Amino acid sequence: MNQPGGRGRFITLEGGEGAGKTTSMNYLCERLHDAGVRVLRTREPGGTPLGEKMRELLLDTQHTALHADTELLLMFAARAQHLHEVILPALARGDWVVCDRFTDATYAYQGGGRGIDSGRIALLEDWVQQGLQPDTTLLFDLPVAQGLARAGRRGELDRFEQEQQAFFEQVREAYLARARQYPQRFRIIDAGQEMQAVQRQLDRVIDSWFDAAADPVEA
Ligand code: Z5A
Repeated sequence: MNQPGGRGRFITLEGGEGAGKTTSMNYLCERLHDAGVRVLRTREPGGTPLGEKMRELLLDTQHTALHADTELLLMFAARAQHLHEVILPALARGDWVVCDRFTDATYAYQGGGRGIDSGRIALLEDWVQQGLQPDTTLLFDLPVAQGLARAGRRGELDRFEQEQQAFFEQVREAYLARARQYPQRFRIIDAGQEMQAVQRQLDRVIDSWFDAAADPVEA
């Protein structure tokens, strides 16, 4: 499935609290692996030793005074390192990259949640990504209350998880606005359904990638 000399496929997973991204990522990567795809699995913020340190800073509940601009810049600092050290080399090798969150999360959390103007986020996006965009973004969407109930079962909360429901409603609305803006790239997964039903939705998306690869004219 991976093509020497061809760029790999870049897939991102997005969604609010308790959306089930991690659970679905396991399923997605397993299916791709079984089909013979070389998959690189990674996450943001993080994905590199330096990025993981920035992640710790960002999620640490002690940093109550972290300014929204600092938060935004740290997200893009970690992303720049991640792109140069991990994502771009993998795509250049022809590997598929499956990334748990990417820049749509910045538009949703720092834009929708914190209220930072999307024009400022776009400036950083252009600078850091130089035009690179995911080929497909899977948006795991579910009502905020349902997601919070799931996430609440996990115990200790990080700096983002401690936010109130209104913050997560803004995050959800910003994600859905991104999906409306980029309908070719986004696939909305109804994450409120039970696990098997979510996997059936994923199967349809995965099958569409394989069909496109089998018939490059259609791709
Ligand atoms: N962030 C940001 O602000 N700006 C950015 O640019 C980026 C990130 C890149 C860390 O992300 C934080 O960084 C994140 C946004 C911010 N903060 N928040 N919130 P993260 O992705 O690492 O953190 P997370 O959203 O909390 O993800 P998670 O902990 O990995 O949750 P999840 O992957 O969406 O869910 P899960 O762990 O797969 O499932 C949650 C529970 O629900 C678990 O018990 C499952 O068994 C259960 N579950 C899952 N699916 C189902 C179904 N279908 N039915 C029933 N139960 C289910």
